[in-house]
Amino acid sequence: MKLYELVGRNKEKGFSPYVWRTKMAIAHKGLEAETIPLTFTEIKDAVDFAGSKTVPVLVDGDHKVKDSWDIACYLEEVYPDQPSLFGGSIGKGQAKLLNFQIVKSLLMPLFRVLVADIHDILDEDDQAYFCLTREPRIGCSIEEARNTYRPALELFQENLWPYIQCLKTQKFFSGEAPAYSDYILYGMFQWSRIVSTKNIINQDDLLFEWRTRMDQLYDGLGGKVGLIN
Ligand SMILES: N[C@@H](CCC(=O)N[C@@H](CS)C(=O)NCC(=O)O)C(=O)O
Repeated sequence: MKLYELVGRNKEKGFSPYVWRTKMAIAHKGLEAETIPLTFTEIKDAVDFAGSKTVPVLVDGDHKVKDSWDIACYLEEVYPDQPSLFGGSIGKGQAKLLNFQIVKSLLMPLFRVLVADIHDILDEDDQAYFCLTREPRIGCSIEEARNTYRPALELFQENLWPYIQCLKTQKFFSGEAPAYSDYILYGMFQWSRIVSTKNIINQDDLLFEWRTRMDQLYDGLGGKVGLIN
């Protein structure tokens, strides 16, 4: 199996939230993938073979699968005897809802918080590409975003409310054991921790404890990723 992922100057530390979901899903299924690191400006040509413009892209034998959600569905379908990512069709439907639910409430404000940090870990070519493509999305320059992230961080933290409530009575978002919904959220926190030194979760928060549990899964797959230098 090969997994195409996004990196900055440090080729060892993939930081895409979507790729992280996929890495965790592959490990959940007891599978292993060789990762192919790509910078932003390499992605388009490198994954064109799969009809994609983004990572993750998974290659499994003759199968080429793009989009993190489609990859999760592919893994679930092709490896039914391995631990389930969704726990059946109801769970799959609910994970799909979460997949969309966090886009505007969490991923977009967090992107605004992290945008300058992401810029800083990219190589020069990617920095130019990133400014060109991302400044229109945030409606200001990366430099302006660097010092004006606090309202977005407050919004992000307010919008964490339902997730914190949920963890009061269950250990994982999927229930007693982690599954794809946990990986969707964990990918987002990995993104933040890899690109930035900003603390987006309070240490005394249930989310912090949940992330620590997630860090330990699969021989510490997620937890061993430190900060990019
Ligand atoms: N819906 C896609 C989104 C993937 C995505 O946006 N990937 C970003 C990296 S985080 C990417 O490859 N961007 C390429 C670019 O901006 O040129 C998925 O879930 O896989």
